[in-house]
Amino acid sequence: MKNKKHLKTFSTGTLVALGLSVNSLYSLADEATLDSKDSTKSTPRHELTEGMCGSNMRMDVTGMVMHENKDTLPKDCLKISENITFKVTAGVKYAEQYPGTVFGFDQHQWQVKPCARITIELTNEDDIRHQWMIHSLPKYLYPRGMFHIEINGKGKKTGTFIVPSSHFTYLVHCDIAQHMEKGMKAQLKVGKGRGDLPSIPGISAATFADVFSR
Ligand SMILES: [Cu+2]
Repeated sequence: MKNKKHLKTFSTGTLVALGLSVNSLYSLADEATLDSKDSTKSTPRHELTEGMCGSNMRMDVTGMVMHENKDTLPKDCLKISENITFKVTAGVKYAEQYPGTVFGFDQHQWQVKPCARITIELTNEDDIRHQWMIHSLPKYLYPRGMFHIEINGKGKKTGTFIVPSSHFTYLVHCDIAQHMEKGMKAQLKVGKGRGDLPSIPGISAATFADVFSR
């Protein structure tokens, strides 16, 4: 009888301990999953809400704004030098003037001061998906060095980011398959820039030009 009671107590204790262990395992796995998804590690769990996906992303059925930064200065900037807004339009009609292209932006170059806060008001005039995507931003502020706006068909979305102090020419493009190769390639020059990128419609020659024989 004594032994049986002891055995029963032991069993209950073991079950509780096992339960706790399993719970903590799930909890650890949960944290690990969140950490791996959230490369910035700057979004506390309680701030993860529908539509953000843990990576500073505003998303709905019409598109998304990813890695927006309105307030955090790059390390090398003491203050915002200027607040500048660009209205950008994307659509196939902007390709008409550039032979060999299919897609385009209404402008393919923008100029700002170092440490500028830039707001892009992107309008998509087509019934297909387009993006305004910029690369090579500081990775400690922008995961994968990228900020981007995407619109699924006709519509408008707005996003803001801040550039560092370096004089640099940033690649801007639409990352949908073949859209950059067929005209949706542009550049953002900060300060004096660093030359022109190749194959920017209306600005620079293609690295490998197509030949259209008659
Ligand atoms: Cu596109």
